[in-house]
Amino acid sequence: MTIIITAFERSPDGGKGLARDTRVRWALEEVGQPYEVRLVSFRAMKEPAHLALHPFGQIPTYEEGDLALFETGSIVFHIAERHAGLLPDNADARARAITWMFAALNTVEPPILELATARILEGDKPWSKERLPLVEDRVRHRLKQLSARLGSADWLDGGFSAGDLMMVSVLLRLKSSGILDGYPSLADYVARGEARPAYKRAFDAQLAVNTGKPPTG
Ligand code: GTB
Repeated sequence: MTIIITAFERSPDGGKGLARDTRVRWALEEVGQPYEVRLVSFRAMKEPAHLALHPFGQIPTYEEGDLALFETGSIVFHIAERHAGLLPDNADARARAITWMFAALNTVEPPILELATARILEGDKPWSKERLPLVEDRVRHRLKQLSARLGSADWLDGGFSAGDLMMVSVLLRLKSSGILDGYPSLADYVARGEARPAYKRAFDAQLAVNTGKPPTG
């Protein structure tokens, strides 16, 4: 059955891989599933045809036959459940990998998104200068905890899993801020994720959409 995902017709980041279709593409590349992409404009996202797939009018979505999913956590989990390569076979290790997926989305991503909001959408507010350091501190606090847990390991719990895919995807949003530089083991962790051939294919594919140049790999 053909898998179809949606992505921005033009991503606001110009193709730096920060829009969330990248993590879905990455998961599909890791498990070797081909997929098609339907590009949607900001206007089309709010129209009934797309709202039937995504109640909040966002990308990405995932269609496979009669199944339609939204939310990257659910989509990546679905891909990892259905195909080998992203979740360990051992039941306990599998549960821990899933836990890291939730940790990435529920515990690490919120302060990172708050920082993006504070910088991009609230940067011109009179209170922004006072608030920004507080938001940055909350991000640093999480990074310190995550870094302590990762230690000198390559991945969060044994081999690479959907938990790492999600955590690296979430941390990538910080790359341009310089904050990750204060946590060298996390910067290396993110670099390990980016070095995976599946990530590179996903990144190149979304970049090609945004630059009009075909992927090189
Ligand atoms: N919780 C949902 C999920 O994980 O799937 C969130 C989905 C989401 O935020 N989608 C965004 C969207 O459709 C695109 S990815 N926004 C349009 C809208 O809400 O109208 C978020 C995103 C967008 C742009 C950048 N960027 O340019 O750097 C980074 C991340």
